[in-house]
Amino acid sequence: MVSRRHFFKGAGFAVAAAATARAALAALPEIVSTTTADMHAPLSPPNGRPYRPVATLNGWTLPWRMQHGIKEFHLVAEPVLREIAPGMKAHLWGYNGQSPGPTIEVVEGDRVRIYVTNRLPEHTSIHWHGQRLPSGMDGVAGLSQPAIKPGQTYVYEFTAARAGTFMYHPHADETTQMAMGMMGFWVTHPRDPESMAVDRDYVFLMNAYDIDPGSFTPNVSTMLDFNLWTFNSRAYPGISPMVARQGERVRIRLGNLSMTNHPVHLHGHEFVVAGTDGGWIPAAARWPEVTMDLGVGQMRAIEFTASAPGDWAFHCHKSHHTMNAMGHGVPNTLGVEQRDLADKIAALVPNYMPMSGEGGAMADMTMEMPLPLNTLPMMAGAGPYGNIEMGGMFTVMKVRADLAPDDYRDPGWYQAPKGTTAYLWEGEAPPALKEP
Ligand SMILES: [Cu+2]
Repeated sequence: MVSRRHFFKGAGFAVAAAATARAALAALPEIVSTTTADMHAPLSPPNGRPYRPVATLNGWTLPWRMQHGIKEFHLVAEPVLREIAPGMKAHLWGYNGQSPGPTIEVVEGDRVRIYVTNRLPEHTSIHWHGQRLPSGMDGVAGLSQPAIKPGQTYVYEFTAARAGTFMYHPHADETTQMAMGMMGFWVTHPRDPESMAVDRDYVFLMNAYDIDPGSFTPNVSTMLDFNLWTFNSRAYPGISPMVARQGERVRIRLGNLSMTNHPVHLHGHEFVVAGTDGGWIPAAARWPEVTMDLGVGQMRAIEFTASAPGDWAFHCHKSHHTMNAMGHGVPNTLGVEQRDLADKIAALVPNYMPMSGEGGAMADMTMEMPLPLNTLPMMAGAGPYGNIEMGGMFTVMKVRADLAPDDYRDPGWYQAPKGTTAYLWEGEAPPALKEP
């Protein structure tokens, strides 16, 4: 029997305990998370000093709270479900509901406090790649701090001393945790919002996964032989287009947290390499490129004026990085008439599809043939003139004359003016001449 007096005493204790728990919880910023792989509109700063926000490709920026002049963020390391592209989902590890984690945007000179809660089944840490900070805040487990055990929350605090572009990732069981998708982008904006201002500022990470067709979880012991090459954990045709109004100045900041380099190529425009992880390059020292090789663990900011309207490919130039779920234990059948052979093999192997020979026919057929559960066709993407035959690290830079400054929606396919597209020659072929 619980007496009335004891009941009140007990209830009073419970109320006091609940109040203490609430106060403890209130000390942590609330956890904001998302489940979608869609690109969010840039987040205009609701408080603090002004800046021009970035647009995270297939991602978002983490909201913060101001606490006595300090910008407080709450990152939660946790298992997430990421759609790599329509038709394929992956069980990854990330932050606040998605992989990569949200972009963190602050202003040069901001005091920043980041609470990191570990909801993974193993320990972790976060390294703030490229930042000037006290060595004890650098996030290397064992070297600068104890690892964050499952269930624990650690607090990082430093001043964002240098304007520029940074990344964050674990520095604990790193091979596993990065193979599982744990990484994020960080932008420290300059004090003067007009310093190095551009009209559109896209950011994303280049990463890679090894997920066997029919499975959902990456192989974490893979060192180099990845089969899904992604921008922000999305593979084409799942990657958002980047859009710009004709004449706008566009910046693309790319970080490479995969295990190989990526020569990134933009069609129809020259760009300049304007910044690295180490800072902004003085105007006179910027150099022009149409392909820029991005090494492992590096970031580059490229800039160009979107002068030419159209749909312009933007992709890694390693052609197997623009394919999905590609294996390579395949004999070279180029030039071999495979029709009879294919029929015979198909009797033994259901849905057998010959490679090459028919010049890209595989891509069209792959679109129609049944795929194993949870994988993507190697070359996909239905374009206005047929199959685009791309996957992986590929997207489209869409430049249009009639686009509102804050409009990031896909404007659809480019309507090329009459007489400006390649056309079919229907005359007679000339006789083949031998060199004298
Ligand atoms: Cu590549």
